[in-house]
Amino acid sequence: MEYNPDQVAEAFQCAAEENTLSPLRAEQTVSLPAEGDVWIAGDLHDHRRNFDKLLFAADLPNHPQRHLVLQEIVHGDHWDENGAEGSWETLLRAAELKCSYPHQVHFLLANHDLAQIHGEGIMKGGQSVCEAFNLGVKRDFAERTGLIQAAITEFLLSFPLAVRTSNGLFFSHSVPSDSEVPNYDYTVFTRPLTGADYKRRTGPVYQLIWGRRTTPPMVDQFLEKVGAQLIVTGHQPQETGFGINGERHLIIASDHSQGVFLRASLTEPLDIHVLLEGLRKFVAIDLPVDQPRS
Ligand SMILES: [Mn+2]
Repeated sequence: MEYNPDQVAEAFQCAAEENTLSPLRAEQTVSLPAEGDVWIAGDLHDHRRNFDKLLFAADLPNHPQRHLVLQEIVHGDHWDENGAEGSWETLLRAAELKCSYPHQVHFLLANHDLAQIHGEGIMKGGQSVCEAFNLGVKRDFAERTGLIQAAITEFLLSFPLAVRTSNGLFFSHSVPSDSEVPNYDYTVFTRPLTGADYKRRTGPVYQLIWGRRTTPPMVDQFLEKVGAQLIVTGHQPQETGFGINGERHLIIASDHSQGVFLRASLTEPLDIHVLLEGLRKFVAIDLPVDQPRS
């Protein structure tokens, strides 16, 4: 498929602007209205088939009160023989989706996004996925690479840190690790960010999206501080598609065929058991035969 570089850059810029100027957004947090429902996917990592299934099942045009939350779209398995990786294409589809349904589509900043913004190494099989991503953009845009790279960076930087609901849900890519929770800078969700916020290890953005294996008592503490009942994250791989970490933390993954997404009401009272009933496996969704396959 041939892409027009100006149109591609424009889609990323449009989506970045919609992210930044959304009336649902205040600083780094998007607050969803108390009507309809929300569907959230875990890490997607360019799983194109799951992305197709999610969009097909969510049917946004016919459900104007449905919100869709996406995270960690980049860095997947579409590598060519020269070590170029093609996830910019799925990122573009997500940006176009935001431009088409600005009120319904939302993103969460993830650690792979931040690594790509900073151009620093996450390694996979001895190769830097960020460099491979850049090679993919270079392969497909040649002398217009600079334009596209700048637009992609602007788009990734426009992602909020959290999405929350009035019935007590809090979505973020991960949770700060145990040792970071007690002194965590919770103002990060409600103020403009500076370079220090993104800093490796010490920055609250970095701590939020790189945190792992947080124990249930520390998740409780985090939730008390942000004033939410339940948290749903991605980030930690889940072989069966999901895992529960105590009574208030659900972890989901959407980057393999056993992966899941979550559907939750924006109006009903929720607990972890209600959330579990809203999980749906991608394998359970059949695309119609005329649906384009990726
Ligand atoms: Mn992650």
